[in-house]
Amino acid sequence: GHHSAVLWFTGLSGSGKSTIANAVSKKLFELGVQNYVLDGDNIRHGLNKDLGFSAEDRTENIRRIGEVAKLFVDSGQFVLTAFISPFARDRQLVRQLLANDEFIEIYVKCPLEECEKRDPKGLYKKALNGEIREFTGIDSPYEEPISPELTIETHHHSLEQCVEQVIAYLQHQQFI
Ligand code: GGZ
Repeated sequence: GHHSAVLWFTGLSGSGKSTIANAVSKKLFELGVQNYVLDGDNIRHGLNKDLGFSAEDRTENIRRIGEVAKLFVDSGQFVLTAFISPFARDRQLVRQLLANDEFIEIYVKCPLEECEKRDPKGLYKKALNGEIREFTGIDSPYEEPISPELTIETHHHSLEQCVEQVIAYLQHQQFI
């Protein structure tokens, strides 16, 4: 048997959170580990569709996601979350909802300039033009994690290497 946990990916838009979370999820399934990914597609379009991107709404977004993540852990499943979660205090509150080692904070670190260059949805361009307001990294803050369990530098590593870093951590900590 194994001990379930939350893999909490945090980082800028375009840093690679969803890509890594989905690839780790697939790998965990191959290893026979039940898990589920929470991301903008299944949360911001559903449970949290009443929320926008003001500081207040982001805090409420993260609070609800934390509560849902806790339910998954209670049910014995791993949950992987892929949200910017820009505020250190909000991440800390989620950590406190969970037992000691059940919150694994993973900083998906990538320079802002690189995220702007990737700009997969053209959102940075819009934010820089002023078409979108309160965009993280442009005119809304991102508070870097101070002591995350893991830091993944997507600018320097392949997707495969990023996934391996997470899996190795889980094995080393004897989660799987
Ligand atoms: C940041 C925004 C914004 C603003 C829309 N700021 O790259 P994406 O598109 O797919 O991911 C971003 C996503 C961020 O939602 P989160 O729920 O992760 O944010 S938070 O944790 O801060 O609540 C981006 C898109 O939504 N998006 N407007 N103003 N990202």
